[in-house]
Amino acid sequence: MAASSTEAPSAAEPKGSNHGLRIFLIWLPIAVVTDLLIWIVLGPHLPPGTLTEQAHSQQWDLLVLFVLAAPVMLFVLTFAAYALIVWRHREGDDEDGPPIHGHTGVQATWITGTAVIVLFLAAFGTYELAWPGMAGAGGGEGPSAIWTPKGGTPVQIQVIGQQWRFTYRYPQYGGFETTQLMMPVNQPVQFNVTSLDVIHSFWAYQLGVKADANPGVNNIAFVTAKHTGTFIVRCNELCGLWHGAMTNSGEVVSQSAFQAWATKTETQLASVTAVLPPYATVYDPTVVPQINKAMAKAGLAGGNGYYYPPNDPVQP
Ligand SMILES: [Cu+2]
Repeated sequence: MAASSTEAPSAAEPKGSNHGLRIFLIWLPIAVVTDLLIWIVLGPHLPPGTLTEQAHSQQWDLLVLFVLAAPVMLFVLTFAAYALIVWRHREGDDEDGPPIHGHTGVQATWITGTAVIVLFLAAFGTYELAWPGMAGAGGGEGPSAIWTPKGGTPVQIQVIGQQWRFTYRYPQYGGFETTQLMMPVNQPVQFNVTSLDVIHSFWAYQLGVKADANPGVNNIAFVTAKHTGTFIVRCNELCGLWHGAMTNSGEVVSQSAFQAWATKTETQLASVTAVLPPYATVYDPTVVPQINKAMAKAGLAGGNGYYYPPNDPVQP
């Protein structure tokens, strides 16, 4: 339907002042329905799950970001669709549309909207990071943690990365070292993450923990498991040829099962623990070959470049 340029705007082309309201009224129900769907349907399935308080907190953070971002994206799409339909070029219509430059309403709305979102996210992010009990939300806090968890003395687990595996030492149980990662439920755990060679990263996905493992550095991360279950551990820092194979799994078990496992393993590995370097928050990487030699001498290791119990199938 060709409209001459001298005619009043047709029904499809309301006056300029109505466009904003129309776009808003089209956008609003779509945004509300989408946010409800995200909240109810997607929310419980967002990563990294709810195995720990930290993971649950991260899931909540992601949900908030989704709920905030979806309406913004939908507004852009709604605006684009509206523009394509309503402001498309029509035959005989050679006039340009009204300029948006200098439009006080649009500018004020834009600046206010974006400022509110960005400032809210800055405050929200800081609060979530520092929230008492969240203890830095599962990330490594460096050698002297700013936020420590409530709820009793943490179980200490040292995570040692080296090409290309993770091992775990339990200083409260004689400092034994194992490739098994076991932790108790409903009790704070303090991971002391370090490395013996290059940079690695301890990424225990379902725990919501991702902490750098650097040589000579003790990187502390706290976590409290909410229920029992298994989780995956991967190296998250490119660390050489077998980086992709640097993975194992861990388990959250009941406090009594953990206690039983830890005391049993302490006894089982006593002879190995005796030749390990004394437990420390960091180790001198150059000491590894010496320990290997000592272990080989004691008939404990196969001189395979690792000072852990041999026969681990992970090693290529
Ligand atoms: Cu690695």
